[in-house]
Amino acid sequence: MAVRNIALAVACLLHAGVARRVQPEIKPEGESQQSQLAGQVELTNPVEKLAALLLESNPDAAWQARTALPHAGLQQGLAVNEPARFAALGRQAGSRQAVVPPRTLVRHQDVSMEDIDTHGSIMTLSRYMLEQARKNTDLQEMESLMTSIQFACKQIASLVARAGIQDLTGLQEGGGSVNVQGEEQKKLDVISNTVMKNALRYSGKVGVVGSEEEDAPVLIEEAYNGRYAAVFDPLDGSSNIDAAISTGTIFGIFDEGEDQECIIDDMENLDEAEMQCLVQTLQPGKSLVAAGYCMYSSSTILVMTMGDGVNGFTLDPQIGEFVLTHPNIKIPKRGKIYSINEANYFDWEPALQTYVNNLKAGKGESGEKYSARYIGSMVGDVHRTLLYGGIFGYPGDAKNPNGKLRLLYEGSPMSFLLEQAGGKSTTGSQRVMDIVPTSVHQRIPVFLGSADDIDEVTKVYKEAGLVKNY
Ligand code: AHM
Ligand code: MG
Repeated sequence: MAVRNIALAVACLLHAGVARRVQPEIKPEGESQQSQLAGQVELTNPVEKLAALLLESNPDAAWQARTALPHAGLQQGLAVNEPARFAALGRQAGSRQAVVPPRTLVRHQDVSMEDIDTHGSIMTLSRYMLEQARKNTDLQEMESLMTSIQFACKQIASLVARAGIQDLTGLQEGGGSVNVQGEEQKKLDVISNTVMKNALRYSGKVGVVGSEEEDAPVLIEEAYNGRYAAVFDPLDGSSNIDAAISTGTIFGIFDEGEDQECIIDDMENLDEAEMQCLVQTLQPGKSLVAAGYCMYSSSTILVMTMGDGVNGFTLDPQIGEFVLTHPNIKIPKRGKIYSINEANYFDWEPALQTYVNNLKAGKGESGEKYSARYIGSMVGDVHRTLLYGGIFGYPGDAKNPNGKLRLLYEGSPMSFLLEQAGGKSTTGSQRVMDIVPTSVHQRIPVFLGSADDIDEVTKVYKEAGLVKNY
Protein backbone atom coordinates (compact mmCIF):
# COMPACT_ATOMS: atom_id res chain seq x y z
CA MET A 1 0.00 0.00 0.00
CA ALA A 2 2.85 2.33 0.96
CA VAL A 3 4.47 1.63 -2.39
CA ARG A 4 1.27 2.41 -4.17
CA ASN A 5 0.82 5.68 -2.27
CA ILE A 6 4.31 6.80 -3.05
CA ALA A 7 3.82 5.77 -6.66
CA LEU A 8 0.74 7.91 -6.88
CA ALA A 9 2.31 10.84 -5.05
CA VAL A 10 5.38 10.79 -7.24
CA ALA A 11 3.29 10.33 -10.33
CA CYS A 12 1.11 13.30 -9.46
CA LEU A 13 4.02 15.53 -8.65
CA LEU A 14 5.93 14.70 -11.77
CA HIS A 15 2.86 14.80 -13.94
CA ALA A 16 1.96 18.26 -12.68
CA GLY A 17 4.21 19.65 -15.36
CA VAL A 18 5.61 22.41 -13.19
CA ALA A 19 8.74 20.66 -11.98
CA ARG A 20 11.79 21.98 -13.77
CA ARG A 21 13.94 19.02 -14.60
CA VAL A 22 17.65 19.31 -15.11
CA GLN A 23 19.24 16.32 -16.83
CA PRO A 24 22.20 15.44 -14.66
CA GLU A 25 25.45 14.59 -16.30
CA ILE A 26 26.76 11.27 -14.98
CA LYS A 27 30.44 11.80 -14.25
CA PRO A 28 33.17 9.24 -14.88
CA GLU A 29 33.45 6.41 -12.40
CA GLY A 30 35.39 7.19 -9.27
CA GLU A 31 34.06 10.67 -8.85
CA SER A 32 31.81 11.15 -5.89
CA GLN A 33 28.18 10.53 -6.77
CA GLN A 34 27.24 12.92 -4.02
CA SER A 35 29.09 15.77 -5.67
CA GLN A 36 27.25 15.14 -8.94
CA LEU A 37 23.96 16.08 -7.39
CA ALA A 38 25.36 19.04 -5.54
CA GLY A 39 27.12 20.40 -8.60
CA GLN A 40 24.71 19.62 -11.43
CA VAL A 41 21.14 19.54 -10.27
CA GLU A 42 19.26 22.65 -9.33
CA LEU A 43 16.24 22.12 -7.17
CA THR A 44 14.52 25.43 -7.43
CA ASN A 45 10.94 24.40 -7.90
CA PRO A 46 8.99 23.49 -4.73
CA VAL A 47 7.25 20.59 -6.47
CA GLU A 48 10.54 19.19 -7.64
CA LYS A 49 11.97 19.56 -4.17
CA LEU A 50 9.04 17.65 -2.77
CA ALA A 51 9.54 14.89 -5.32
CA ALA A 52 13.17 14.65 -4.30
CA LEU A 53 12.18 14.43 -0.66
CA LEU A 54 9.80 11.60 -1.41
CA LEU A 55 12.48 9.70 -3.24
CA GLU A 56 14.98 10.29 -0.46
CA SER A 57 12.60 9.31 2.31
CA ASN A 58 12.00 5.84 0.91
CA PRO A 59 14.21 5.03 -2.06
CA ASP A 60 13.29 1.35 -2.24
CA ALA A 61 9.62 2.14 -2.39
CA ALA A 62 10.37 4.81 -4.94
CA TRP A 63 12.14 2.30 -7.15
CA GLN A 64 9.21 -0.04 -6.90
CA ALA A 65 6.92 2.88 -7.56
CA ARG A 66 8.75 3.55 -10.76
CA THR A 67 8.40 0.01 -11.99
CA ALA A 68 4.72 0.17 -11.11
CA LEU A 69 4.05 3.46 -12.87
CA PRO A 70 1.80 2.72 -15.80
CA HIS A 71 2.55 5.28 -18.44
CA ALA A 72 5.47 6.36 -20.51
CA GLY A 73 5.31 10.04 -19.61
CA LEU A 74 5.46 9.33 -15.91
CA GLN A 75 8.21 6.78 -16.35
CA GLN A 76 10.26 9.31 -18.23
CA GLY A 77 9.68 11.88 -15.53
CA LEU A 78 11.17 9.61 -12.96
CA ALA A 79 13.91 8.40 -15.26
CA VAL A 80 15.10 11.99 -15.66
CA ASN A 81 15.06 12.70 -11.96
CA GLU A 82 16.25 9.41 -10.56
CA PRO A 83 19.95 9.26 -11.41
CA ALA A 84 20.68 12.41 -9.48
CA ARG A 85 18.40 11.52 -6.60
CA PHE A 86 19.89 8.08 -6.21
CA ALA A 87 23.35 9.44 -6.70
CA ALA A 88 22.68 11.71 -3.76
CA LEU A 89 21.91 8.61 -1.74
CA GLY A 90 25.14 6.98 -2.86
CA ARG A 91 23.38 4.47 -5.12
CA GLN A 92 24.33 3.19 -8.54
CA ALA A 93 21.56 4.88 -10.46
CA GLY A 94 22.91 3.83 -13.84
CA SER A 95 22.76 0.11 -13.10
CA ARG A 96 19.23 0.37 -11.71
CA GLN A 97 18.14 2.13 -14.87
CA ALA A 98 19.45 -0.68 -16.98
CA VAL A 99 17.33 -3.15 -15.00
CA VAL A 100 14.15 -1.12 -15.35
CA PRO A 101 13.82 0.12 -18.93
CA PRO A 102 11.20 2.81 -19.47
CA ARG A 103 7.95 1.22 -20.55
CA THR A 104 5.81 2.35 -23.40
CA LEU A 105 2.09 2.16 -23.83
CA VAL A 106 1.03 -1.19 -25.26
CA ARG A 107 -0.67 -0.70 -28.56
CA HIS A 108 -2.31 -3.05 -30.97
CA GLN A 109 0.25 -4.32 -33.45
CA ASP A 110 0.11 -3.25 -37.07
CA VAL A 111 -2.16 -0.25 -36.53
CA SER A 112 -1.15 3.32 -36.34
CA MET A 113 -2.49 5.97 -34.01
CA GLU A 114 -2.71 8.43 -36.89
CA ASP A 115 -6.48 8.60 -36.87
CA ILE A 116 -6.62 9.15 -33.15
CA ASP A 117 -4.54 12.09 -32.07
CA THR A 118 -3.46 11.52 -28.50
CA HIS A 119 -1.10 14.54 -28.43
CA GLY A 120 1.39 12.25 -26.76
CA SER A 121 -0.75 11.59 -23.71
CA ILE A 122 -3.12 8.90 -22.54
CA MET A 123 -6.33 8.45 -24.50
CA THR A 124 -8.89 7.25 -22.01
CA LEU A 125 -12.31 6.08 -23.12
CA SER A 126 -13.84 9.14 -21.42
CA ARG A 127 -11.56 11.45 -23.34
CA TYR A 128 -12.14 9.56 -26.56
CA MET A 129 -15.89 9.92 -26.17
CA LEU A 130 -15.60 13.61 -25.28
CA GLU A 131 -13.55 14.22 -28.40
CA GLN A 132 -15.99 12.30 -30.57
CA ALA A 133 -18.86 14.34 -29.13
CA ARG A 134 -16.98 17.58 -29.73
CA LYS A 135 -16.46 16.63 -33.37
CA ASN A 136 -20.03 15.44 -33.82
CA THR A 137 -22.63 16.97 -31.53
CA ASP A 138 -25.04 14.11 -32.38
CA LEU A 139 -22.84 11.96 -30.18
CA GLN A 140 -23.25 14.05 -27.02
CA GLU A 141 -25.95 11.79 -25.64
CA MET A 142 -23.99 8.72 -26.66
CA GLU A 143 -21.07 10.08 -24.66
CA SER A 144 -23.21 10.11 -21.49
CA LEU A 145 -24.48 6.67 -22.27
CA MET A 146 -20.98 5.27 -22.74
CA THR A 147 -19.97 6.80 -19.41
CA SER A 148 -22.70 4.70 -17.79
CA ILE A 149 -21.74 1.57 -19.70
CA GLN A 150 -18.08 1.83 -18.83
CA PHE A 151 -19.02 2.37 -15.19
CA ALA A 152 -21.15 -0.80 -15.24
CA CYS A 153 -18.26 -2.71 -16.83
CA LYS A 154 -15.92 -1.59 -14.05
CA GLN A 155 -18.42 -2.69 -11.43
CA ILE A 156 -18.97 -6.08 -13.05
CA ALA A 157 -15.22 -6.55 -13.55
CA SER A 158 -14.71 -5.98 -9.86
CA LEU A 159 -17.53 -8.39 -8.92
CA VAL A 160 -16.17 -11.06 -11.27
CA ALA A 161 -12.65 -10.67 -9.90
CA ARG A 162 -13.88 -11.05 -6.32
CA ALA A 163 -16.54 -13.68 -7.00
CA GLY A 164 -14.65 -16.52 -5.33
CA ILE A 165 -13.89 -14.40 -2.28
CA GLN A 166 -17.29 -12.82 -1.81
CA ASP A 167 -19.41 -15.93 -2.26
CA LEU A 168 -20.67 -14.78 -5.65
CA THR A 169 -20.04 -18.05 -7.44
CA GLY A 170 -22.74 -20.68 -7.90
CA LEU A 171 -26.40 -20.59 -8.66
CA GLN A 172 -28.88 -17.87 -7.80
CA GLU A 173 -30.88 -18.79 -4.71
CA GLY A 174 -28.85 -22.01 -4.46
CA GLY A 175 -30.53 -23.32 -7.64
CA GLY A 176 -33.96 -23.26 -9.18
CA SER A 177 -33.87 -19.66 -10.42
CA VAL A 178 -34.52 -20.04 -14.13
CA ASN A 179 -34.74 -17.29 -16.75
CA VAL A 180 -37.41 -17.15 -19.46
CA GLN A 181 -35.20 -19.25 -21.73
CA GLY A 182 -35.16 -22.08 -19.23
CA GLU A 183 -31.54 -21.53 -18.18
CA GLU A 184 -30.46 -21.71 -14.55
CA GLN A 185 -29.30 -18.27 -13.46
CA LYS A 186 -26.01 -17.82 -11.68
CA LYS A 187 -25.76 -15.32 -8.84
CA LEU A 188 -23.58 -13.12 -10.98
CA ASP A 189 -26.00 -13.26 -13.92
CA VAL A 190 -28.60 -11.63 -11.72
CA ILE A 191 -26.31 -9.09 -10.06
CA SER A 192 -24.68 -8.08 -13.36
CA ASN A 193 -28.10 -7.61 -14.90
CA THR A 194 -29.08 -5.22 -12.10
CA VAL A 195 -25.80 -3.32 -12.38
CA MET A 196 -26.18 -2.91 -16.12
CA LYS A 197 -29.86 -2.04 -15.98
CA ASN A 198 -29.33 0.60 -13.31
CA ALA A 199 -26.39 2.11 -15.15
CA LEU A 200 -28.48 2.41 -18.31
CA ARG A 201 -31.54 3.69 -16.47
CA TYR A 202 -29.69 6.45 -14.61
CA SER A 203 -27.85 7.54 -17.74
CA GLY A 204 -31.16 9.20 -18.60
CA LYS A 205 -30.52 8.32 -22.24
CA VAL A 206 -32.33 5.01 -22.57
CA GLY A 207 -36.04 4.37 -23.05
CA VAL A 208 -36.12 0.60 -23.16
CA VAL A 209 -33.72 -2.21 -22.34
CA GLY A 210 -33.70 -5.81 -23.53
CA SER A 211 -31.58 -8.25 -21.57
CA GLU A 212 -30.83 -11.95 -21.61
CA GLU A 213 -31.91 -12.04 -17.98
CA GLU A 214 -35.21 -10.19 -18.43
CA ASP A 215 -38.28 -12.03 -19.70
CA ALA A 216 -39.50 -9.02 -21.69
CA PRO A 217 -38.05 -5.63 -22.66
CA VAL A 218 -38.07 -3.24 -19.72
CA LEU A 219 -39.39 0.25 -20.16
CA ILE A 220 -37.46 2.90 -18.30
CA GLU A 221 -39.66 5.19 -16.21
CA GLU A 222 -40.44 8.58 -17.63
CA ALA A 223 -38.16 10.53 -15.31
CA TYR A 224 -35.10 8.87 -16.85
CA ASN A 225 -36.45 8.09 -20.29
CA GLY A 226 -34.15 8.76 -23.24
CA ARG A 227 -33.85 8.27 -26.98
CA TYR A 228 -31.87 5.02 -27.11
CA ALA A 229 -32.87 1.38 -26.79
CA ALA A 230 -30.19 -0.80 -25.23
CA VAL A 231 -29.85 -4.56 -25.51
CA PHE A 232 -27.34 -6.51 -23.50
CA ASP A 233 -26.17 -9.82 -22.16
CA PRO A 234 -24.92 -8.80 -18.72
CA LEU A 235 -22.62 -11.76 -18.15
CA ASP A 236 -22.11 -13.88 -21.20
CA GLY A 237 -20.39 -17.21 -20.66
CA SER A 238 -21.33 -17.25 -16.99
CA SER A 239 -21.08 -21.05 -16.93
CA ASN A 240 -17.34 -20.35 -16.80
CA ILE A 241 -17.51 -18.11 -13.74
CA ASP A 242 -16.90 -20.69 -11.06
CA ALA A 243 -13.68 -21.72 -12.79
CA ALA A 244 -12.52 -18.10 -13.09
CA ILE A 245 -12.47 -18.32 -16.89
CA SER A 246 -13.16 -15.32 -19.16
CA THR A 247 -16.66 -13.91 -19.29
CA GLY A 248 -18.02 -10.69 -20.75
CA THR A 249 -20.83 -8.19 -21.13
CA ILE A 250 -22.20 -7.62 -24.64
CA PHE A 251 -24.18 -4.50 -25.50
CA GLY A 252 -25.90 -2.93 -28.47
CA ILE A 253 -27.51 0.49 -28.79
CA PHE A 254 -30.34 1.47 -31.15
CA ASP A 255 -31.41 5.04 -31.69
CA GLU A 256 -35.18 5.19 -31.31
CA GLY A 257 -35.35 8.95 -31.69
CA GLU A 258 -37.83 10.99 -29.71
CA ASP A 259 -40.99 9.72 -31.43
CA GLN A 260 -41.25 6.06 -30.53
CA GLU A 261 -43.32 5.67 -27.40
CA CYS A 262 -45.02 2.69 -25.81
CA ILE A 263 -47.78 3.40 -23.32
CA ILE A 264 -47.56 0.70 -20.67
CA ASP A 265 -50.02 0.43 -17.79
CA ASP A 266 -48.40 -2.30 -15.78
CA MET A 267 -44.90 -3.46 -16.60
CA GLU A 268 -45.48 -6.68 -14.64
CA ASN A 269 -48.52 -7.67 -16.70
CA LEU A 270 -47.92 -6.74 -20.31
CA ASP A 271 -50.73 -7.46 -22.72
CA GLU A 272 -49.99 -8.60 -26.28
CA ALA A 273 -50.24 -5.10 -27.78
CA GLU A 274 -47.87 -3.61 -25.19
CA MET A 275 -45.46 -6.44 -25.73
CA GLN A 276 -45.55 -5.93 -29.50
CA CYS A 277 -44.88 -2.23 -29.03
CA LEU A 278 -41.82 -2.93 -26.92
CA VAL A 279 -40.56 -5.59 -29.29
CA GLN A 280 -40.93 -3.22 -32.22
CA THR A 281 -38.46 -0.90 -30.60
CA LEU A 282 -35.89 -3.63 -31.16
CA GLN A 283 -34.42 -3.68 -34.61
CA PRO A 284 -32.04 -5.57 -36.89
CA GLY A 285 -28.31 -5.32 -36.35
CA LYS A 286 -27.90 -2.95 -39.30
CA SER A 287 -29.83 -0.33 -37.28
CA LEU A 288 -27.39 -0.44 -34.37
CA VAL A 289 -25.64 2.87 -33.73
CA ALA A 290 -23.16 1.44 -31.24
CA ALA A 291 -22.14 -1.96 -29.93
CA GLY A 292 -19.39 -3.55 -27.96
CA TYR A 293 -18.31 -5.87 -25.22
CA CYS A 294 -16.37 -5.81 -22.00
CA MET A 295 -14.23 -8.86 -21.49
CA TYR A 296 -13.37 -9.90 -17.95
CA SER A 297 -10.15 -11.85 -18.33
CA SER A 298 -6.51 -11.39 -17.33
CA SER A 299 -7.31 -7.79 -18.28
CA THR A 300 -10.66 -6.10 -18.52
CA ILE A 301 -11.01 -4.90 -22.09
CA LEU A 302 -13.82 -2.84 -23.57
CA VAL A 303 -14.09 -3.09 -27.35
CA MET A 304 -16.62 -0.89 -29.10
CA THR A 305 -17.81 0.60 -32.34
CA MET A 306 -20.02 3.53 -33.16
CA GLY A 307 -20.03 2.64 -36.83
CA ASP A 308 -16.66 4.14 -37.70
CA GLY A 309 -14.24 1.36 -36.91
CA VAL A 310 -13.45 -0.59 -33.77
CA ASN A 311 -11.37 0.51 -30.81
CA GLY A 312 -10.28 -1.44 -27.74
CA PHE A 313 -9.64 0.05 -24.31
CA THR A 314 -7.94 -1.79 -21.45
CA LEU A 315 -8.89 -1.03 -17.86
CA ASP A 316 -5.82 0.28 -16.07
CA PRO A 317 -6.40 -0.80 -12.47
CA GLN A 318 -3.89 1.78 -11.22
CA ILE A 319 -5.91 4.74 -12.40
CA GLY A 320 -9.33 3.08 -12.76
CA GLU A 321 -9.71 4.20 -16.36
CA PHE A 322 -10.13 2.43 -19.68
CA VAL A 323 -7.11 3.35 -21.79
CA LEU A 324 -6.94 3.07 -25.57
CA THR A 325 -4.70 0.10 -26.26
CA HIS A 326 -6.15 -1.33 -29.47
CA PRO A 327 -6.89 1.55 -31.86
CA ASN A 328 -8.66 0.85 -35.12
CA ILE A 329 -8.75 -2.93 -34.87
CA LYS A 330 -8.74 -4.76 -38.20
CA ILE A 331 -9.30 -8.48 -38.30
CA PRO A 332 -6.88 -10.41 -40.57
CA LYS A 333 -8.45 -11.27 -43.92
CA ARG A 334 -7.87 -14.98 -43.31
CA GLY A 335 -7.01 -16.81 -40.09
CA LYS A 336 -5.81 -20.24 -39.04
CA ILE A 337 -8.04 -20.88 -36.03
CA TYR A 338 -11.53 -22.37 -35.86
CA SER A 339 -13.59 -21.94 -32.72
CA ILE A 340 -16.66 -24.11 -32.44
CA ASN A 341 -18.12 -26.59 -29.94
CA GLU A 342 -17.09 -29.80 -31.66
CA ALA A 343 -19.02 -31.92 -29.19
CA ASN A 344 -22.01 -31.12 -31.40
CA TYR A 345 -20.25 -32.62 -34.43
CA PHE A 346 -22.57 -35.59 -34.84
CA ASP A 347 -25.62 -33.30 -34.87
CA TRP A 348 -24.19 -31.09 -37.61
CA GLU A 349 -25.07 -31.10 -41.27
CA PRO A 350 -22.65 -33.35 -43.24
CA ALA A 351 -21.44 -30.30 -45.20
CA LEU A 352 -20.39 -28.58 -42.00
CA GLN A 353 -18.65 -31.73 -40.78
CA THR A 354 -16.69 -31.89 -44.03
CA TYR A 355 -15.80 -28.19 -43.82
CA VAL A 356 -14.34 -28.57 -40.31
CA ASN A 357 -12.57 -31.82 -41.23
CA ASN A 358 -10.97 -29.98 -44.15
CA LEU A 359 -9.76 -27.17 -41.90
CA LYS A 360 -8.13 -29.73 -39.63
CA ALA A 361 -6.52 -31.57 -42.52
CA GLY A 362 -5.28 -28.46 -44.30
CA LYS A 363 -7.66 -29.20 -47.17
CA GLY A 364 -9.74 -26.04 -46.93
CA GLU A 365 -9.47 -23.16 -49.42
CA SER A 366 -6.35 -21.75 -47.78
CA GLY A 367 -4.57 -25.13 -47.72
CA GLU A 368 -3.48 -24.38 -44.15
CA LYS A 369 -3.99 -26.74 -41.24
CA TYR A 370 -6.10 -24.88 -38.67
CA SER A 371 -5.82 -24.94 -34.88
CA ALA A 372 -8.82 -25.30 -32.60
CA ARG A 373 -9.51 -22.82 -29.78
CA TYR A 374 -12.78 -22.81 -27.87
CA ILE A 375 -13.37 -21.15 -24.51
CA GLY A 376 -17.14 -21.46 -24.46
CA SER A 377 -17.42 -17.74 -23.67
CA MET A 378 -18.51 -15.90 -26.77
CA VAL A 379 -16.79 -12.69 -25.72
CA GLY A 380 -13.44 -14.41 -25.20
CA ASP A 381 -13.74 -16.44 -28.37
CA VAL A 382 -14.80 -13.42 -30.43
CA HIS A 383 -12.08 -11.22 -28.94
CA ARG A 384 -9.40 -13.71 -29.94
CA THR A 385 -10.96 -14.09 -33.39
CA LEU A 386 -10.98 -10.30 -33.83
CA LEU A 387 -7.28 -10.06 -33.01
CA TYR A 388 -5.92 -13.26 -34.54
CA GLY A 389 -8.42 -13.97 -37.30
CA GLY A 390 -10.15 -17.22 -38.19
CA ILE A 391 -13.72 -18.33 -37.66
CA PHE A 392 -15.97 -18.54 -34.63
CA GLY A 393 -19.25 -20.37 -34.97
CA TYR A 394 -22.28 -21.60 -33.14
CA PRO A 395 -24.19 -23.29 -35.96
CA GLY A 396 -27.63 -24.81 -35.96
CA ASP A 397 -27.74 -28.58 -35.57
CA ALA A 398 -30.19 -31.46 -35.43
CA LYS A 399 -31.04 -30.76 -31.79
CA ASN A 400 -31.06 -26.97 -31.99
CA PRO A 401 -31.74 -25.89 -35.59
CA ASN A 402 -31.27 -22.22 -34.68
CA GLY A 403 -28.15 -22.78 -32.64
CA LYS A 404 -27.74 -21.28 -29.20
CA LEU A 405 -26.81 -17.63 -29.52
CA ARG A 406 -29.39 -14.89 -29.26
CA LEU A 407 -29.80 -12.47 -32.17
CA LEU A 408 -30.47 -9.25 -30.30
CA TYR A 409 -27.82 -9.11 -27.64
CA GLU A 410 -25.23 -11.61 -28.91
CA GLY A 411 -25.41 -12.12 -32.67
CA SER A 412 -26.18 -8.59 -33.82
CA PRO A 413 -23.78 -6.54 -31.63
CA MET A 414 -20.91 -8.95 -32.29
CA SER A 415 -21.66 -8.96 -36.01
CA PHE A 416 -21.62 -5.15 -36.07
CA LEU A 417 -18.19 -5.15 -34.40
CA LEU A 418 -16.81 -7.80 -36.73
CA GLU A 419 -18.04 -6.02 -39.84
CA GLN A 420 -16.64 -2.73 -38.59
CA ALA A 421 -13.28 -4.45 -38.16
CA GLY A 422 -13.34 -5.70 -41.77
CA GLY A 423 -14.73 -9.16 -40.98
CA LYS A 424 -18.04 -10.81 -41.83
CA SER A 425 -20.89 -12.55 -40.08
CA THR A 426 -23.48 -15.00 -41.39
CA THR A 427 -25.97 -17.64 -40.33
CA GLY A 428 -24.46 -19.72 -43.11
CA SER A 429 -26.87 -18.33 -45.67
CA GLN A 430 -27.91 -14.88 -44.44
CA ARG A 431 -26.09 -11.80 -43.18
CA VAL A 432 -26.78 -11.66 -39.43
CA MET A 433 -27.06 -7.86 -39.48
CA ASP A 434 -30.04 -8.05 -41.86
CA ILE A 435 -32.23 -10.24 -39.65
CA VAL A 436 -35.21 -8.47 -38.12
CA PRO A 437 -35.91 -9.88 -34.66
CA THR A 438 -39.24 -11.54 -34.13
CA SER A 439 -38.79 -11.90 -30.40
CA VAL A 440 -36.38 -10.65 -27.76
CA HIS A 441 -34.69 -13.96 -27.11
CA GLN A 442 -34.71 -15.27 -30.67
CA ARG A 443 -31.83 -17.63 -31.40
CA ILE A 444 -29.93 -17.76 -34.68
CA PRO A 445 -26.95 -19.73 -36.01
CA VAL A 446 -23.83 -17.55 -36.22
CA PHE A 447 -20.49 -17.75 -37.98
CA LEU A 448 -18.29 -14.71 -37.70
CA GLY A 449 -14.67 -13.91 -38.35
CA SER A 450 -12.17 -13.19 -41.10
CA ALA A 451 -13.77 -12.24 -44.43
CA ASP A 452 -12.19 -15.10 -46.38
CA ASP A 453 -13.12 -17.69 -43.75
CA ILE A 454 -16.73 -16.53 -43.69
CA ASP A 455 -16.89 -16.48 -47.48
CA GLU A 456 -15.64 -20.07 -47.47
CA VAL A 457 -18.26 -21.34 -45.00
CA THR A 458 -20.99 -19.43 -46.86
CA LYS A 459 -19.95 -21.19 -50.06
CA VAL A 460 -20.10 -24.56 -48.29
CA TYR A 461 -23.66 -23.84 -47.12
CA LYS A 462 -24.71 -22.62 -50.55
CA GLU A 463 -23.29 -25.62 -52.37
CA ALA A 464 -25.03 -27.94 -49.91
CA GLY A 465 -28.34 -26.12 -50.47
CA LEU A 466 -28.53 -25.10 -46.83
CA VAL A 467 -30.40 -21.89 -47.42
CA LYS A 468 -32.68 -20.53 -44.73
CA ASN A 469 -33.98 -17.09 -43.98
CA TYR A 470 -34.60 -16.04 -40.39
P1 AHM B 1 -24.95 -17.74 -22.02
O1 AHM B 1 -25.40 -16.43 -22.58
O2 AHM B 1 -26.05 -18.45 -21.29
O3 AHM B 1 -23.70 -17.61 -21.22
O4 AHM B 1 -24.68 -18.71 -23.27
C1 AHM B 1 -23.92 -18.19 -24.33
C2 AHM B 1 -22.59 -18.84 -24.32
C3 AHM B 1 -21.62 -18.18 -25.24
O5 AHM B 1 -20.79 -17.32 -24.53
C4 AHM B 1 -20.83 -19.31 -25.79
O6 AHM B 1 -20.39 -19.03 -27.10
C5 AHM B 1 -21.78 -20.44 -25.77
O7 AHM B 1 -22.75 -20.15 -24.79
C6 AHM B 1 -21.16 -21.71 -25.39
O8 AHM B 1 -22.10 -22.72 -25.43
P2 AHM B 1 -21.68 -24.24 -25.31
O9 AHM B 1 -21.34 -24.47 -23.88
O10 AHM B 1 -22.89 -25.00 -25.75
O11 AHM B 1 -20.51 -24.47 -26.19
MG1 MG C 1 -24.97 -14.94 -23.46
